Amino acid sequence: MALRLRKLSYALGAEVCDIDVAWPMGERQFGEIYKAFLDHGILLFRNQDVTREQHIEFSRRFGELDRHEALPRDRHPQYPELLMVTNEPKSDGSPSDTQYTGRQWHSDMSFTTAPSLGSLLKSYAVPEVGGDTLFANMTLAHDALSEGMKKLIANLHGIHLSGTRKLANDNTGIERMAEQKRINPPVAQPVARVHPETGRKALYIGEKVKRFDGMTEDESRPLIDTLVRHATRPEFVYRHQWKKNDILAWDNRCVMHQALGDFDETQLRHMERTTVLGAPSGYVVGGG
Ligand SMILES: O=C(O)CCC(=O)C(=O)O
Repeated sequence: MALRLRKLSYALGAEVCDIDVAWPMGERQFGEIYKAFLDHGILLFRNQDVTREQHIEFSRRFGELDRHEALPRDRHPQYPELLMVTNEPKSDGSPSDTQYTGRQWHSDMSFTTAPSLGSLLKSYAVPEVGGDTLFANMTLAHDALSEGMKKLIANLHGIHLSGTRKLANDNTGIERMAEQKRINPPVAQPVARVHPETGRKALYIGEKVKRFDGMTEDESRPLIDTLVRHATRPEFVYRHQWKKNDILAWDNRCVMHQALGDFDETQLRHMERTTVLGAPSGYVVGGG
């Protein structure tokens, strides 16, 4: 039976309807799903009341999974393939290390030399309202640049840092950020990156980019801000409103995202993510 898709927005995304990702799936059916993933940048699977093993198993169809050595604190203690994004306090009552994960525009693992192909985030608990995630289509954003700007950025490399932005109300992330910095030296990535499968150029920028290689922070900042502002214009963006048991798969090579934190923090928001390893890209930069 042909895949039934429903577009999620003008910019990107499609829902795959009438599917249970835990159900055995032949090569042909998964081939159609993977084609839709490349075509739409994001795929939504609703009502997936699946086990952790089934989430991992389905994710493996997309490629080899990251065991999150770059983010050791954030992994599930029994399942290194699962990255936690939760505000549930730890068993000793202290705040979760991952309650503010993703609160800035980014593409997963861009701060490593094996940036992710894609991620599959499953929602276990969502607040009554809000807790949405924004996604931006970086291929559309690149295509919409002027020829002059495309030329200007064609050979630039952005230096990506790990760690989350310090939030005004975040007193929990300092040690974690220091650890991440120690494990992950800054990595330079092309600003205009060719998607290895579609061959299309996409902007590869975000709020983890500190400066361009060969330029100072002061020189780089205006152009970084211009590119992020351009890429996140409403016409390039989809806003996902989570329901329990959603699995959202996105292509990190042409989509960036941000968790909004627009919810009552006394309510539980619990998500778990698998991360599919991507092709090698970029190079380590001494000194940041
Ligand atoms: O929690 C979210 O909505 C997104 C989390 C995130 O940014 C990530 O997993 O990279």
